[in-house]
Amino acid sequence: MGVPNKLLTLVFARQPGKLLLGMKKRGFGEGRWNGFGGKVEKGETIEQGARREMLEESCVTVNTIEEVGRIDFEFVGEEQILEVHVFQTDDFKGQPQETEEMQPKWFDIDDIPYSKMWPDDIFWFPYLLGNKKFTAYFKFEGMDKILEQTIEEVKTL
Ligand code: 6OG
Repeated sequence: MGVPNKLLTLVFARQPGKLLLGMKKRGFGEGRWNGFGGKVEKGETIEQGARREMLEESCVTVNTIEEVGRIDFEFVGEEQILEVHVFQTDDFKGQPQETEEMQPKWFDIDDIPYSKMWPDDIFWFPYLLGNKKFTAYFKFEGMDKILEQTIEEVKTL
């Protein structure tokens, strides 16, 4: 038996034709646009963690939230799998604001900045944007190279 997966969240706020991304200012994924999220803490559910991180990183309070995907990331040389739970919401309160961690910006869904995002995103964003639930697996070497991948549409997560 290996180590348990590390649970992480990733939240995307949507408006008609638009998606909220944040430029990560520090830490893992620094310099890349992404959704908002982070580690699930002890004593909270994954969904609670998603709401908390969204508020902490963007100052947006999420009402209804929907889980849309689950992605397992393996990094060569590291034992622990990152298990990322992807959520979306179109039901939130507050203007996104810059925080210590993230600089938020609304993007047109036809103008997603894939070249400045994690390289896996271009493969699963069509599911997110197309309102299809999915599970995926990516094996990375370093931060830029994908060695293996699978993606599958699912009915329930
Ligand atoms: P902190 O370490 O800042 O949380 N994350 C990824 N997101 C994408 N799109 N691709 C990846 O490919 C990712 N690996 C991790 C999960 C890290 C945040 O980054 C996401 C969290 O929202 C490898 O607490």
